[in-house]
Amino acid sequence: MTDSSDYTPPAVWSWKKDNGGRFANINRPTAGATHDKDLPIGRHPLQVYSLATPNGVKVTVMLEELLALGHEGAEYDAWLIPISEGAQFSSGFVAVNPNSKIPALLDRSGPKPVRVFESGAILLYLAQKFGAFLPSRSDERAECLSWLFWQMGSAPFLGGGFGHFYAYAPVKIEYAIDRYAMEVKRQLDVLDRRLAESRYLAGNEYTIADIAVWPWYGALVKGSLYEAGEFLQVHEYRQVIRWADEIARRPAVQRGRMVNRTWGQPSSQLHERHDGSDFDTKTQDKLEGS
Ligand SMILES: N[C@@H](CCC(=O)N[C@@H](CS)C(=O)NCC(=O)O)C(=O)O
Repeated sequence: MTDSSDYTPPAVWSWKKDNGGRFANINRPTAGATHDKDLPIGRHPLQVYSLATPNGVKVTVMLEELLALGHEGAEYDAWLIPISEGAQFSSGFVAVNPNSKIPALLDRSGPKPVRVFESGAILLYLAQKFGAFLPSRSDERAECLSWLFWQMGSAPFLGGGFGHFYAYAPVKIEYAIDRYAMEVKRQLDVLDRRLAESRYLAGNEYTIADIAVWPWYGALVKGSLYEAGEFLQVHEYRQVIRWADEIARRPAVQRGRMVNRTWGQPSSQLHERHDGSDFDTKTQDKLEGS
């Protein structure tokens, strides 16, 4: 690896397979399947293929929220996609998400299965399908969608920018860390100012905007992303902390974040979810103890 200061880009970029980055084993410059493998299909109308990263958690929290509201049609099977082993490059997964990233959803409730990829698109699809967590008044809906799309546009600077260079890159590059730390602090300030004027992002109602933003920025202000709490002085963003704490107390959020989780306390890990009772009987502490 060349030090950032003495690297001159060659005329033509070439792929260095082992660049020392944390995810070098799965990153590649081409799309498409690397191997033939079908995805499993369970008995419920909705099939989720995911992992409990911030992007994955958005979908399982949404589904648990819908079930908590009594929408039985939101019953789902959540299958684990271990991305560090390259499971997102199977032919079955690529058919559901040509972009090879979790989360992906297959809705089998109609005559023809519908695939949905990109977590923001999945949240919007589910909100429209069930008529929930999306305001019906057009001005409130506009505010909700603005914050939803804000998240989709902003989080790559947090994860792919700040998180990558602060925590995962094989070298610490001051310029890159500075650039993204400044942007992430600006984003936190945007949220803090918005949450000083309203309880939730879209107004008084909890919506898909909160469901999308919370797993990233809620985790960041609680110091649980990239161990960067002190570096970014996250305690300054008091309204974001107030909002994050309130959302964390929701039972559906507590369930949703456990689904497809393969790290942390064994009691917080439900590798696959096929039934509401799995939260009581199939977490890793129960499976390991049996
Ligand atoms: N914009 C996408 C991002 C999804 C994404 O980046 N997923 C990551 C995990 S959080 C992934 O599957 N990475 C695997 C890979 O890049 O090969 C979304 O919101 O759904």
